[in-house]
Amino acid sequence: MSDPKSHRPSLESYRSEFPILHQTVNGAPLVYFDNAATTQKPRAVIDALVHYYEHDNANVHRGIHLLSNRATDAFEAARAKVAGYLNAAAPSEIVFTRGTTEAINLVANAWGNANLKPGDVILLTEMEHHSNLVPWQQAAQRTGAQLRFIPLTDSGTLDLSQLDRLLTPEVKLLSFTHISNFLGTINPASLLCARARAVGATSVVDAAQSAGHMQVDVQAIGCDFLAFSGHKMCAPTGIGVLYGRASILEQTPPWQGGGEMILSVRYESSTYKQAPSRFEAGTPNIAGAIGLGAAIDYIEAIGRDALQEHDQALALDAYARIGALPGYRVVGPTGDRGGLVSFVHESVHPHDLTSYCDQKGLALRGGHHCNQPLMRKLGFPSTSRASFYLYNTTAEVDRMIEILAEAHRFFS
Ligand code: C6P
Repeated sequence: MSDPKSHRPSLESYRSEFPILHQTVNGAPLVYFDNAATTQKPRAVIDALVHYYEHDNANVHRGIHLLSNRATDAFEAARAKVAGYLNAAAPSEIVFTRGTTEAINLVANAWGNANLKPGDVILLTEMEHHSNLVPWQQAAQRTGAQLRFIPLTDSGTLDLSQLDRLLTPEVKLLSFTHISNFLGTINPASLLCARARAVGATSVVDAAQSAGHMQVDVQAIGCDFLAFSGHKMCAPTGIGVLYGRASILEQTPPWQGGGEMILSVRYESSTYKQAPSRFEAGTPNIAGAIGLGAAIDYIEAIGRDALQEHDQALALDAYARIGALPGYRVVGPTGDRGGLVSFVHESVHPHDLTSYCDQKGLALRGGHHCNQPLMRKLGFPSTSRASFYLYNTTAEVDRMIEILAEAHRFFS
């Protein structure tokens, strides 16, 4: 099927599989453009959760009974699916976490405490989400390491000309976002990881905004760690992933202690399991992992190239048309971008604008998008943001443009 307006493949037929989309909000049909915050869930994922709770629910790795075996098999099958999805070398390189935030905190604590010392440098970029900034600030405070930042060009891409100056031998870790959730910039992940490797630094990729939208191949990227959240790619909230290269995970001590991560416990001390169990203390989010497995099946059936083409086409269309509206300014690079657009109106506060849109059934996000330092640097109090996913349509972008034009007239 193709979109008659743009002649590109349409994913519109998948829309009917998302029950939540078929409702009115404030008397108007829902237009859900807050997908960078969290995506909606297809029937296949909802069914997988219901099936698990109706048939297989039991704790994993510990019961000697059939339900526990079934739950364990489903949980470990989900891990293998994630490994395939990321092209990891083995399922043991996949650690389940609550999300991107917890995955990065795991690295900052477990790897950071063991490897960082005074004089070391943690290199980040100026476009990091707070989840890839605050844990490193805390790690720096604990270990005496220092933070350094790759600056941006005026167009909102990383200023790569600064890498020679910044990537000195003191840099022990480079952590960066694959796609900025504020600017939409897609960063050159494999280039950055190769540059980090060349100075002996460990690399961490925040794939929160890329994992559900494009091919993310950890071996092609060449990263040491990579984090993402299931809920931004059709899976439930509360489940996420830390990929860790086997050779590094094996040398990384555990972060949280508790049941399931131990080999043997005495009153004074304990020994720990191999990765990934060593990093999964306590009962994991079993249903969430199974839901993530179902989400991966769903996305793979559509195809990530088609998904990326679709989301990017909507974002480029929205970027051009919002930028052409009187009173509005769009933010971030003009060319290649992730499936989102941030924008501001010259005289209307983003919160008022976003609330106006909500009154018309259009769900945007308004705020600082957990990018306070960059917002402050660029002089924005906050922005409105439209972010797209597979079930969004050109007709919905048309509707957003109408609403934004109305808002301009209304507030003027
Ligand atoms: N960004 C947004 O509306 P969690 O909350 O752990 O699932 O993901 C955190 C996170 C980390 N990195 C990036 C690049 C992100 O975009 C996010 C989440 C949401 O943009 C909520 S602020």
